[in-house]
This record gives sequence, structure tokens and C-alpha cells, in this order.
Amino acid sequence: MDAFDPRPEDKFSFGLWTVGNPGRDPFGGPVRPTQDACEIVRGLARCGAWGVNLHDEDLVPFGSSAAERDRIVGRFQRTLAETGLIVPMATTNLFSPPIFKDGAFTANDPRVRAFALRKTMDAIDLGVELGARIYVFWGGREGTEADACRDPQEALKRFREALDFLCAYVLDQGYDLRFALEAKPNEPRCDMYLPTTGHMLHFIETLEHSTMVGVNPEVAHETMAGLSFTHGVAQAMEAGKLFHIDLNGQRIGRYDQDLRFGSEDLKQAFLLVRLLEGTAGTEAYGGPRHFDAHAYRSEDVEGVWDFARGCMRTYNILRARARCFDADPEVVELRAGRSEPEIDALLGGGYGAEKAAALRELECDVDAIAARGLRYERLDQVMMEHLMGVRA
Ligand code: DIG
Ligand code: MN
Ligand code: MN
Repeated sequence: MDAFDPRPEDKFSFGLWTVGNPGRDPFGGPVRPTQDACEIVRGLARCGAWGVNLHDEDLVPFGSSAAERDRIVGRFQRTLAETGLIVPMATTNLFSPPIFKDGAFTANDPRVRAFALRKTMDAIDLGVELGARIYVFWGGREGTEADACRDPQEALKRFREALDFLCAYVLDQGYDLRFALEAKPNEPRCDMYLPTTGHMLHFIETLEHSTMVGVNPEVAHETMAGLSFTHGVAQAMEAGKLFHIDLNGQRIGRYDQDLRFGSEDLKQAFLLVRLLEGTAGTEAYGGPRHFDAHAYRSEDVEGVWDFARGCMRTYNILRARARCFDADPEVVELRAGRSEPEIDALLGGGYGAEKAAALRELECDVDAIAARGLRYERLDQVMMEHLMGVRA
């Protein structure tokens, strides 16, 4: 045990499908045995995880009878009680069953869309029964190859209809549940609708019950799109819409790798943890830290638990590094911006005719300002030295 071991207050969670991933990929079958859901929960508890998430079918096989469903759920709940793990988030598998090959909520066939709604209502009931307070929607099949197959405007209308209906269902049932929309630019579809967190943030504002809908950004998905994940998360936080987050590792320009957290772009992982933990004095994110990732195909089951422990330890090490960085006197000095209260007063608090006049009268030595060095090289070097462990 050391300072970086996971504790319940870290709120680390994993999906059943992550540590339960048998190592299948598009070019090869499973390399690990399929683990029973209750065994996965016990393994997560041994690792120090706080929560376990699931798609409906991760626990209850597609097409199970009501009696079978209740037996499976009852056994799972006993294991949760035995281990103390909770279910912070649930979601629906609207991407594996062949019926969803043309999408679920955006499919051209209205019967497919109707079936997707029914499956999601059942999955929401299951998630709430297990104690979930967050419900994720990842539109894995909501997209196209042959783009002429439907008007993308119509696709958005269908997606909105489905979410408005399901928000109303949650309200009608009196559930204490919020929705979190997860974006991805492509894979498995050639192009997916609502491909980034930014697209989702706008789309949420067009929904009937927008206040109960936020986002679930994933590191790999924004990185696949070539974007700064930290900036997307910052926009979601600033909008009060970061309801959940999927943490993993990813190299830019590759398929969705879902690697161990921090195992690829360590600098960006550091900047993300610094933002989430608010070590620079900003408000911290208070939700679950969910690792939507899986172990290398090279690993056996023991290697999967190495992967899980690695995700959590890396997060805690980076949080300690970020605290040291933001407490470093040289960093405080380098980050202290120029403060001119009378200018600040002009810029803040909105427009005024007198402010416009004052701005026009403002003395600005444009050349002197332009010539000023900002010492970002030193700031970034100090950050890298904290990351590399040569500054305490
Ligand atoms: C993939 O990134 C998606 C699905 O695994 C799931 O629907 C969602 C929940 O984290 N992430
Ligand atoms: Mn992913
Ligand atoms: Mn995800």
C-alpha cells in the first residue's frame, strides 16, 4: 500500500465490459475466458475500485425471460452488497444486436426505432434498480456509410425525439437519473452523427428537458478527432454539463484503442487530471472517474487486473504531480497574469457607452506589448520537469 493506491473517495469505476473484455478484436477471437459478472465485481473490489458500470446485456443476456432477468439481477445485487461496490452509471447496448445494423434511434425503419426505445426503457429500469444515477447514451451505430441513405437533419430529429421521449419517461417514473451523451467521430460506422463533445453540447440545448442532459466525453474519441480532450472537457465543465467521463489512453490518428489511462499521451493526461482536480484553484469535477478501457490482448486475467490497478494508480500519481506543480512558487510566479484593475473593470460587467468611449481613449503601446516575452517556455519546461519527477 502507498499514497497512490485507490480509495473510495477517488470514485474510480470500470464497466463490466472493460475488465471483462476477453481480448477479441477484428482480427482474432477471444484470448481470455469470459468472466462471470459477479467475479468481475469481486475482482474490482480487490483492486480498490469504487463502482462498476454496465450495459443491459453485460449482465442480462439479450432475450432473457423476466424470471431469468430477476434471478441474474438478484445475484448481482447480493455481490454488490457483499463487496460494497456501487453502480454509478448504466447504459444500453444499442450497437451489438444485428437489428441495430442501421442505427437504433436514427434507423430508417420505425420498428427499429420503436424497439430501441423499448429496450432503452427496460435498461433504464434495470440501471435504476441497481442504483445508477447517471445514464449514458453512446450512439455506436448512429451514423452512415452510404450517406444518401437518410437526410442527416432527419437523423438529428429522430435522435432528439428519442431523447425527449426517454427524458419524459424518466420524469414520469420519478427516477433520480440524469443522461450523459457520449460522442465519437467514427467506428463502427464510417461517420457517426454528433461526432464530438462540442456537437453534443449544442444538441443538448435543443432538447425539451435539456437540464437533465449532459455529456460523457471520452479521451480516445476526442483524440481520434484530433482535438484537445482537455479543452472539450473544460467547455463541458464551464457549461455545467460534465455529468460523467470516460478515461483511457489513445494515440492520435488511430482506431479507438481504449488503452490503459495515461499509457500514451502522459502530458495531456496530466493536464486533464489537473483540470478535473482543480489543482490550479478552479472548481473540481465531483463525478465518477470511469475507465472505459481494456487490457492488451497479450494479457491473461491477472494481466487484466494489472491494467485496472495501473489506470487508478496513474490517475492518483498525476493528481499528486499536479498538486506539486501548482504549489511550486516558480509556477505561481510564472502563471501570475498581468493585472490592471482599471482595464479589468472595462472588460468585465458587459457593455456600456462610457466603456466604449474609454476603450477608444485607451493608451496602448502596441510595439512594447508585442515585444514582451511571456515565459511560456520556462512554464512548460517546469511542468515537464514535475512530470518527469525531477521537481518536488
Ligand atoms: C464506448 O466508448 C462506449 C460504450 O462502451 C458505452 O456505451 C459507453 C459508456 O462508457 N462508452
Ligand atoms: Mn472508446
Ligand atoms: Mn466510452
